[in-house]
Amino acid sequence: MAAQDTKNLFLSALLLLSIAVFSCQAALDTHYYDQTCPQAEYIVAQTVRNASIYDSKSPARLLRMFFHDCFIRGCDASILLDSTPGNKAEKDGPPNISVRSFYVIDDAKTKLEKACPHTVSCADVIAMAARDVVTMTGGPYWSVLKGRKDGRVSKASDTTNLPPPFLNANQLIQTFAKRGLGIKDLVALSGAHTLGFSH
Ligand code: HEM
Ligand SMILES: *[C@@H]1O[C@H](CO)[C@@H](O)[C@H](O)[C@H]1NC(C)=O
Ligand SMILES: CC(=O)N[C@H]1CO[C@H](CO)[C@@H](O)[C@@H]1O
Repeated sequence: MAAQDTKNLFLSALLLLSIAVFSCQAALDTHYYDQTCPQAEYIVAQTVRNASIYDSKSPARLLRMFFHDCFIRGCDASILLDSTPGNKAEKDGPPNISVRSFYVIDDAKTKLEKACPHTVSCADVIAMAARDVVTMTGGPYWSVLKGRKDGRVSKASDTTNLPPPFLNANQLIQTFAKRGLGIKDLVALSGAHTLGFSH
């Protein structure tokens, strides 16, 4: 398969991951913040780019964060929520190893709150950051659909729904099918492992 086809396949699968399957809101829109926070994309891109200079592991971690967020309760930033005395959050579930660099999202959100308070959702920040690291590391660019709402529920026990590393091909296909993702999506999204580290 030509490199361009592979890129396009990855691109369309990542789009699917972020919209068709998980979104339960009405209309996501690439222009969602055009009036309310026109500098949103720029602020996120600058923060992600700057972080990668100081922390070369951050791009891979941010891309993986998007997957782990989206696979559990949709792309709702529930992966960012901290545990509380009564609740162990997704962050502290067993598969969280190497999902770090949360500070990059926090930094971007802090800057966004100064520029346009209470406007840009953390879920959209993660989606933009994932796109930015793919583009920044030589992958394709795509316009991120925005307008996701942030979730309030985050349970460590839900992370058992992430595919563990020992699944065989049929089991992986089933795991993805449960989220409306096909074999092409599975293969293309697995291309995310072009980046990063495995223990
Ligand atoms: C198909 C099912 C998948 C399985 C079983 C899987 C499993 C894993 C495992 C075991 C690691 C290594 C973790 C470690 O040792 O720290 C890893 C890393 C990673 N995964 Fe996946 N993954 C899957 C799908 C995805 C998807 C869909 C994406 C994003 C679109 C993704 C992005 C990443 C990235 C970027 C890393 C490197 C993280 C880093 O360097 O910090 N993975 N994955
Ligand atoms: C760039 O990243 C470094 C390391 O995280 C941080 O100390 C610095 O404040 C960042 N600069 C900007 C302009 O965001
Ligand atoms: C970085 C992080 O949140 N690590 C946590 C992952 O989950 C384990 C429990 O499964 C915690 O002990 C870690 O602190």
